[in-house]
Amino acid sequence: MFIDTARIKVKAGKGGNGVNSFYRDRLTRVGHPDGGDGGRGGNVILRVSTNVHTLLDFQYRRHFKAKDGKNGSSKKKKGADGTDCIIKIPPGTLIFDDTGILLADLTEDSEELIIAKGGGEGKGNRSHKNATEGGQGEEKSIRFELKLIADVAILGFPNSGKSTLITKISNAHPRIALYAFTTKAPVLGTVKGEDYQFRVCEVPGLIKGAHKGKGLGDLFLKHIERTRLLVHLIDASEEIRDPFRDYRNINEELKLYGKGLDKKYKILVANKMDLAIAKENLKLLNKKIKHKIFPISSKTGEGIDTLIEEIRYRLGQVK
Ligand SMILES: Nc1nc2c(ncn2[C@@H]2O[C@H](COP(=O)(O)OP(=O)(O)OP(=O)(O)O)[C@@H](O)[C@H]2O)c(=O)[nH]1
Ligand SMILES: [Mg+2]
Repeated sequence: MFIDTARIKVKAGKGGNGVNSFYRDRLTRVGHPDGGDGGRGGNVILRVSTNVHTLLDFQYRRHFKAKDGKNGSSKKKKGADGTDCIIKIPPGTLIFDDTGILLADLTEDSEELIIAKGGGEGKGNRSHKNATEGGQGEEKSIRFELKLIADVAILGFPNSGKSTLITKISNAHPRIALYAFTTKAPVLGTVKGEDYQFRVCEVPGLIKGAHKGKGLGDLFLKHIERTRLLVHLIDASEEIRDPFRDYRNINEELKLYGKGLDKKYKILVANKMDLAIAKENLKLLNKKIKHKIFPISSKTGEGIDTLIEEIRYRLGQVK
């Protein structure tokens, strides 16, 4: 299951109390203060991990609490600090507070944010006249929203061959089948060559009316927002629907979604060129669309090297 929003509650640890204590032995009449400080409360920390891909875990666990600091003790002994609570999140997670204000946008592996600060330590009477109590830890409700980070989004009508293409060029292996809506969640993959690398994302479920919730709706279009480039796959073998109309419908959906998706650079690709009908359709497409169209077959691999070359060129990886 692919989950891309979550709400959780976090609570940092309370600081340990300082203590009042007086050192006495047989020879000391007036004991001198030796109460130790408490330990600080543990922080709740968000940490990006590239091993985490969805927010699914937060469906099952919504409360996170760091440990309290221990109280100080006599003989100037300081209490132990509370252990931090570390929450792993996928790269590309936006963090909002409960009023909807964006607190952070964490993208890099191992990037961290202290989301709730532990309470300060209480002071013992060895340093203060009277021992003080430890501070309270911060407590917050936060919301996560995941926007995948990929360089290139692969989109197109259901069944156009997006999964076949991503399987051919990257390390991702989504299910491939001859019916629509086989892929129900975005699929991320890395394309690696000898001296280059980029990330691709299959965006599923886009059809006419997606912005009104048709098909899988525009649920996954937000994952395109951060990509630098779109690869628009047209099923050139389509006989019942007109491939040109498919192409226009997808463009229309991008426009209706807004947020500049329709302004992103698009590489147009006619897929399934190994089929005879595709050749006929490509001629018609070339007449109707001014933009260059890259013919490929995800099945046989024809045209794929040229496509990768073009993607790299548009990403600025080759001059
Ligand atoms: N002949 C031929 N068939 C292809 C080609 N690419 C994909 N197909 C077939 O088209 C069908 C759909 O392929 P998928 O890769 O699952 O298409 P998709 O766009 O990911 O589909 P959804 O996830 O349902 O949106 C499968 O039966 C594939 O085998 C191609 O280049 N040539
Ligand atoms: Mg698919």
